[in-house]
Amino acid sequence: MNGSDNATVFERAARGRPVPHTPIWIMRQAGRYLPEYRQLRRTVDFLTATRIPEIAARITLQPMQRFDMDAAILFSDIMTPLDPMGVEVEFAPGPVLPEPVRTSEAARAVRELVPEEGVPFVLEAIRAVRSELRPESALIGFAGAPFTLFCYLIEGGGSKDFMTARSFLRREPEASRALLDTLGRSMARYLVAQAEAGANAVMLFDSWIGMLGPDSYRRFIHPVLTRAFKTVRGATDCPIIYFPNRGGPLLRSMRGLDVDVTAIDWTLPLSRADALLGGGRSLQGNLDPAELFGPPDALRAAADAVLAEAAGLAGHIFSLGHGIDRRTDPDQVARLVDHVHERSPAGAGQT
Ligand code: 1CP
Repeated sequence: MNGSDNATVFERAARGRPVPHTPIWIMRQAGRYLPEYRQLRRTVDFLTATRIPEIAARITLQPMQRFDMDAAILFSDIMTPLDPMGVEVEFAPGPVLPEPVRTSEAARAVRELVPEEGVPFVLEAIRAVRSELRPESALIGFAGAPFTLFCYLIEGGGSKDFMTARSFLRREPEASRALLDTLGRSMARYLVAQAEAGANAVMLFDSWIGMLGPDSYRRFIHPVLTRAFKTVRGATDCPIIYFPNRGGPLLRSMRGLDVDVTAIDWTLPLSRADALLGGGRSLQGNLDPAELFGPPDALRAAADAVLAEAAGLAGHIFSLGHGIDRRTDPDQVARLVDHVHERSPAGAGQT
């Protein structure tokens, strides 16, 4: 669906158009906090689950069957497209690279992704989900942002501070730029391919961008993101969502990025994020995932506080400020979704 009136509530909110209620989805909504996910994972490992379209589609739909979410997010991982780019990735359960990229030569050897050849199973999973999803639910396709993928590629796995990756950026600036550029072009193509396969919106996850200062962001990352979003914008009408996790201090530098929605973590109020970004566009977020561990009344009050912060925005998609914790009680998620739907019609910009 597109900008016309049969667009989903999610797409309309992304574009800052009037909506009957604030749409909601939860970052990492298909995953280990759901008993039905854990049950299915007893029979199939994570990598296989992401590579068999029928299984990926089934997991994607699990939270849609249990809750009244406005959007599904494809069950996959930001590391999934790296294998066809020449980088082997294992999961334990987070990503681990047997051979991290540690030299200029290795950085330049990473190949550009051709989505139809490298990850046909992802595009197949999108088609399968879209054919089963209710027309009023959106499907979000996604990719890892260049810097976040760069962090895992160089570091070889998760890290407290990604010092190996951040030092490589300074020791090998030209090779780093070449790698970031390959990643930017590849992920732009990947998002476009997902939109063409039927995703209604595309999201770029920049989980580790908050580790860069504004100067490094402007020098190394802003040009790469600008080019990537330009490619996506030129090739599809899908709303574009960018999630600069812990990126509060960078938001002012991100004003010029051509995205429809910026997803905000819980460390700053939405109105403050909006002011830093210059206003006029939609935001997504930003309940602290820890609020789901409080008593139901406190959870509802915390959701109300997010909705109140969002009242002056051009558009708002309710979500968590980061992924849901695997110890979360699914009943709390149901309470949150229902509450946001009941409470939200009065918000500004929503008639
Ligand atoms: O054992 C398991 O079940 C594997 C756990 C798991 C799951 C459920 C991983 C490994 N990835 C995923 C799915 C996933 N990952 C989704 C789709 C489902 C959904 O959102 O509902 C998405 C969007 C991601 C994206 C992802 N993977 C990000 C970006 C978002 C974020 O949380 O910051 C990142 C950083 C990853 C890397 C990753 N993959 C898996 C783990 C445990 C991690 C984090 C590793 C780390 O801490 O560095």
